[in-house]
Amino acid sequence: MVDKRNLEEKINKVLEKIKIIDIHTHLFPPSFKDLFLYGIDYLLTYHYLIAETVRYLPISPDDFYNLSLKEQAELVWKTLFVDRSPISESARGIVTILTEVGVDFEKKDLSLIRAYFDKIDMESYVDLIFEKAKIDYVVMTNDPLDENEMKYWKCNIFKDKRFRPSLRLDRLINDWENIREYLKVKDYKEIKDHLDKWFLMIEPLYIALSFPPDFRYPDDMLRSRLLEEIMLYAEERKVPIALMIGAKRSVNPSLRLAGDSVGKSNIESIENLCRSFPNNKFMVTMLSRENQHELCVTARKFKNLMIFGCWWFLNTPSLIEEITKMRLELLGFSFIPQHSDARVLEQLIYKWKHSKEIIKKVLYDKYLALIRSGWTLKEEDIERDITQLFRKNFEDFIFSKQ
Ligand code: RAT
Ligand code: ZN
Repeated sequence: MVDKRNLEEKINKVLEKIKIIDIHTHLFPPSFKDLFLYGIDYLLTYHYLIAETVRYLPISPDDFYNLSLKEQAELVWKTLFVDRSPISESARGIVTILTEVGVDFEKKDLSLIRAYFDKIDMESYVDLIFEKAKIDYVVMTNDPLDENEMKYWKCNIFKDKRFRPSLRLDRLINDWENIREYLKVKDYKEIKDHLDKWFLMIEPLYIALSFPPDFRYPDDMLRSRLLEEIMLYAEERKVPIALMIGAKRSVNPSLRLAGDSVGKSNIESIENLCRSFPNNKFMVTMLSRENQHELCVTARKFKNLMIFGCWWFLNTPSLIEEITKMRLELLGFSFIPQHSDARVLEQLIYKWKHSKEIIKKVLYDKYLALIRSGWTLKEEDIERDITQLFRKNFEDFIFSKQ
């Protein structure tokens, strides 16, 4: 039996051993050569850290990006780790990674850190990082309209169960006029053949789209007509659609990937989708803090809605705590608490370590309150509940024949 004295230890034990399914990342397997990112220079030039670095420096984003990868990394290191304490969430992430992989950074000497990454054994490295982060498999973000990525799919070398595909269709929706020409189709109704081709090649677990805060459904925009086509297709294929809503792209274009921002979106549009398309399954994450409560309430109304993750600017300890608490209070265990959004392999370590630290605390408070209310809790109950959060909800949802 679990009581106040051993509760923390029991939760720790389960969280330590659970094999996580990371349902949204931007990672690729080693066989995707230049797309497979790992090591300190890519870690330091993560766009989250670039945004923070250029704030401190008398350098324009353009001048920053004109530097080589190594020079950019050196500047980030000096600015955030030598001249200041790495206090932000993404900067602390680097510290967590270096500690976990066992690199000595006491001297703050980047060349010594680089020396560690130069020596790694590539054969076993992905397994090592997955083991440290306790990952079973990650879901990639696969863009069929990215020619560089597609060259790897076309040569059909992909057989790596640690990396599962998802079909990301942002470009199709956001850049329709150009894509239409590229695909040589006259009308949006003709995209079905392309969807089929991509689906058969990539075999995605789900189809994903991100939308700006002004996303509305229904409306008379072409974007909605394309979404309807995609929903029909997803229903036929019985795969969920992941909607990632609230990313305001390029508010500062000169910052490139680091120039995107956030805006509050519209919950009625999600209600309309879930109600009007009961045969579709929607995985939804919203980027603004302001949308989190209404999103939770909406999930109570629609079982074809699975909410997931504390996305991007919400992936900070204070917001994970607030959001996870609220989700448990309103939805029990019927949500997916987190995804990593990792772009560089080793980020899996810090993203999950930091998130689990907070989720552990929240679960502890909730279980303790439950025990105090008179409930008898067993270790297997904790294991079952946590498995549901970190694995089962996702697999049940994607494989359900709803
Ligand atoms: O978190 C990020 O790295 C963002 O740049 C985006 O990639 C976002 O997660 C997305 O999937 O659009
Ligand atoms: Zn992402």
